[in-house]
Amino acid sequence: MSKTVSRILFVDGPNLNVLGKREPCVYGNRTLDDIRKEVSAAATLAGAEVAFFQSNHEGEIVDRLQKARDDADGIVINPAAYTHTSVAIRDALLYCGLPAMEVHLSNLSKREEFRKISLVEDVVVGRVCGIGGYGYVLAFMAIMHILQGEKGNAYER
Ligand code: CA2
Repeated sequence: MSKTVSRILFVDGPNLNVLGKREPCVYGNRTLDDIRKEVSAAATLAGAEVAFFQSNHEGEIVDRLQKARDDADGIVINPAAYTHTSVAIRDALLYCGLPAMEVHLSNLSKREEFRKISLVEDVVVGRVCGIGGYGYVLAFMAIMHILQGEKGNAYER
C-alpha cells in the first residue's frame, strides 16, 4: 500500500516578514526564515511536504487559503494583526475546510485586551501561543497527529 505524503501550508500575516528586526523582547530575535528552517527540518523527519506563504495583505491571504483547498491537507496559520479583525480570513479558513492550527509567538492572554480576541479561534482545531518560533513546530506536529487520525483524540475539526 502506498503512503501518502501530507502537505502542510504555513500562512503568516502582516509584519511577520520583518520578524527579528524590531521588538525582540516581545517576538524574539529569530527571523521568519529561521523559523521556516526549523519547520522544514521537522517536516523532513516526519516525511511531510511543507509550503510557506506570507503576506501583508488580507485579500492575498484569503486567495491563498482558497487555493489550499486544492493543494494542501492541513494549515498552520499566524494571522498576526488580522487575528483580531478579519472576518474574511475566518471565512476563508471555513471555505478551505482543512484542519488548521493557529499559532502566535507571544502569549496573547498576557497582552492588550484587543489581542485577546481571535476571530479564528473557534474555526481552528487548536492554538499554540507564547513559546516563540518553536510554536510553529509544535503546531505542525499537532496537524500531523490529526491527519494521521490517531484514535481517541479529543478534538473537533
Ligand atoms: O504573537 C504573535 O504571533 C502575533 O500574531 C504577532 C503580530 C501581532 O499583531 C499579534 O497580535 C500577535 C505581530 C507580527 C509581527 O510584528 C512585528 C512588530 C515589530 C517588529 C517585528 C514584527
